[in-house]
Amino acid sequence: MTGLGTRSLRDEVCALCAAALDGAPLAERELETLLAIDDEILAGEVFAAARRARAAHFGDGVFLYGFVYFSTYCRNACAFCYYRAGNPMSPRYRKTVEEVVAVCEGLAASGVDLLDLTMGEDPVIHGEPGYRTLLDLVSAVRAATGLPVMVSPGVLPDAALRDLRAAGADWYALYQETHTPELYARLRVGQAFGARAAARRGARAAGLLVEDGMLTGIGDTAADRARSVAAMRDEAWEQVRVMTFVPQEGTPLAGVPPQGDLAELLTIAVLRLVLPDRLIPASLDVDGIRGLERRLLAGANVVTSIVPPATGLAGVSNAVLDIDEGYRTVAGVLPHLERLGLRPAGPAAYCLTLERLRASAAGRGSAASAAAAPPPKEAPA
Ligand code: SAM
Ligand code: MD0
Ligand code: SF4
Repeated sequence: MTGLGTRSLRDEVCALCAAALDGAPLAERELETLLAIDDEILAGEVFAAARRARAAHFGDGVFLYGFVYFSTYCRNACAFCYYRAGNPMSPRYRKTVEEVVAVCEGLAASGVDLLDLTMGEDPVIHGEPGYRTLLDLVSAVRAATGLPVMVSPGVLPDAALRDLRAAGADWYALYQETHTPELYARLRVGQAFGARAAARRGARAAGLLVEDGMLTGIGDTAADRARSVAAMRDEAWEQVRVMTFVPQEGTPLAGVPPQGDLAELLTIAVLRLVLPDRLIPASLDVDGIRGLERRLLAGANVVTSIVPPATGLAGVSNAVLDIDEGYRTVAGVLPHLERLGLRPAGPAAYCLTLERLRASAAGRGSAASAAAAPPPKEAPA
């Protein structure tokens, strides 16, 4: 590219960031321009704009999520996933309700704002009439900790989503991975694209807050990423994420060369620009603690995948990275927030944020209302 070309791309990028900060809705083609940047310096302009957008809505506060991968059994065969059915390399376990509650109490005491209860599409749990174990798990964790709960169980029928809300779940996380159907078919092999999207809408209708998400470094182009960002903006999901694909042993994509993180960081920043008041994770699951500051500098405002050491619990895309070293803990995260002039916003601010997000979802067809929601949570005495 000529010097003139570089300057004009810089001008265009700066103009797009300024327009986004002014609240102008960027066209998908404009999102693609930002997402295709391949130069760290120019990317820095987008990160700086994203930090301004974050500061305007969240100040210097960051939320912290505890992660409990309580069953690693799965009936699906996602091409990217270590825990896909039939991978003999992947560690399999299913924790009891008592074990999960004990881990959650520890996480709560350590200072997390939310507990994310995640599982593979465990055939035993999905085969149970009425999803009794899952519902019991949610109520038990809520009762023991008083903290908001996210559930990441895979695709569920609408009735089960309503039961989850009634059991006290706040959030349903279900990532499309890509909003390009052809790429989706290669990633979530044998799983209907429309059914996955419909489950998120069912969750919103049931009064749950919803997280959608995408992968990068998995055969996606900037146009695919722009389509995903636009799709998540159109639905205005309450939390949106992107993670770089980490190749996994024993899976069809094991040999894909690992990618750098620039596409993920740019996507975090662009998500922040188009959905400035939403929650956007910096996951410790992609590059461990060393990747945290870069993700926060790109505009993320939630640290996810905080996992207690020495409990035998796994991460999703990095089964063990930094876990037993204790770096993926609240204490491990705090020095990094401090270095960036950020701080843990804390549970009271988190509850206010959830109230604001519920009000916004209610305007978009959610059943969430004071009457439909369970009584406010109280920490146990
Ligand atoms: N089984 C449920 C499901 O798939 O919806 C819950 C688990 S879900 C939270 C696991 C998510 O982690 C996937 O949706 C994907 O976005 C991400 N993930 C899985 N394997 C990954 C990998 N190898 N690299 C990066 N992200 C990965
Ligand atoms: C994370 N490993 O936050 C977790 C997971 C599931 N809701 C979240 C992908 O990175
Ligand atoms: Fe199963 Fe979820 Fe992994 Fe897919 S991403 S194989 S559904 S655990």
